[in-house]
Amino acid sequence: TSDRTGWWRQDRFGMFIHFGAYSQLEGQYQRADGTVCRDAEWIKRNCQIPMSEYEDAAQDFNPASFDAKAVVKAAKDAGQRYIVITSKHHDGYAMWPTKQNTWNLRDHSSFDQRRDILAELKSAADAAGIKLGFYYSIWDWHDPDFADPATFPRYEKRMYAQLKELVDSYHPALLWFDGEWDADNPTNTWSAQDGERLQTYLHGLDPDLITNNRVGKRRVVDGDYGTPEQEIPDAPVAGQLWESCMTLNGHWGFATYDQDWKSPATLTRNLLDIASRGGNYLLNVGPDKLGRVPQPSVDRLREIGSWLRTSGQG
Ligand code: FUL
Repeated sequence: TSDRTGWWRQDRFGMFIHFGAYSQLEGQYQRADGTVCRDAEWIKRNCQIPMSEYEDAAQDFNPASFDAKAVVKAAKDAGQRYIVITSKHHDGYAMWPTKQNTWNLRDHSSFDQRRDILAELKSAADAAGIKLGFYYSIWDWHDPDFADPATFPRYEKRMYAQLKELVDSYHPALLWFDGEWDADNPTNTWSAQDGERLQTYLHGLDPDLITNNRVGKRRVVDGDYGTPEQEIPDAPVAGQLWESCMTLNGHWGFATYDQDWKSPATLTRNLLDIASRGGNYLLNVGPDKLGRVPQPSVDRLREIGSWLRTSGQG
């Protein structure tokens, strides 16, 4: 445990945001034969959407109602003290104007080209005293150089360049990596050494950057903390920091059909349970295609916050 994790260990409770080109589909894909396939941020792969069709959908993506101040307010009302937003999920679509390709919200969308939602979120978060971090998927379904070990170094070079863009432009407090696993992904050659090299590189850019263990191979020595997903570990590894990430309904990305919201009591109990075991809680919202946080999410966040305040823990 180094000093750089001090704020994170104290903050305890954060907001995860899954928002990307997949949000445009809002959980539903209708095939040419009329049948419907449902999924959220995995919809491209799990519904086998041809890349050209997925690109067409992204071309229509116009999250004009994204309101960084409202997002930060929702986090603040809940008692959340940091925010982690997907800068790039497995579909490879960058949510900032990256210079490494045109598969991004500035160059491949119907969104106002003057806007930059990561910059908007950064200034709203700074104004509210909230830390901002970025989720970044190492796994990339769009970049043709990812899947072939012979060309992977070219992909890796662009990935390093993208991460430098993120660090230099937005000064994130934390990077939340993902997509390093091998199951489902036989072409993945990401190794523990690749993870170590990446961490060294990142700490050269900013020694204070916190990273999760998915930067490497999820070993205790990888990154700064463990990342149990949709669960509260019975027996956390002694000496390892950890953060349970969880959804408010059943999906990370927006899905119209998923109205299976957890109760405020369950959510608050999870927070207490996690905090009492020394963990952090990263609770997710998935904005819709216009960029609006679903009202049932906002309501639940507010209820958690009001419970914290009346019990004197806020
Ligand atoms: C997983 C991803 O595959 C999900 O889409 C989501 O981002 C979750 C937090 O991590 O591994």
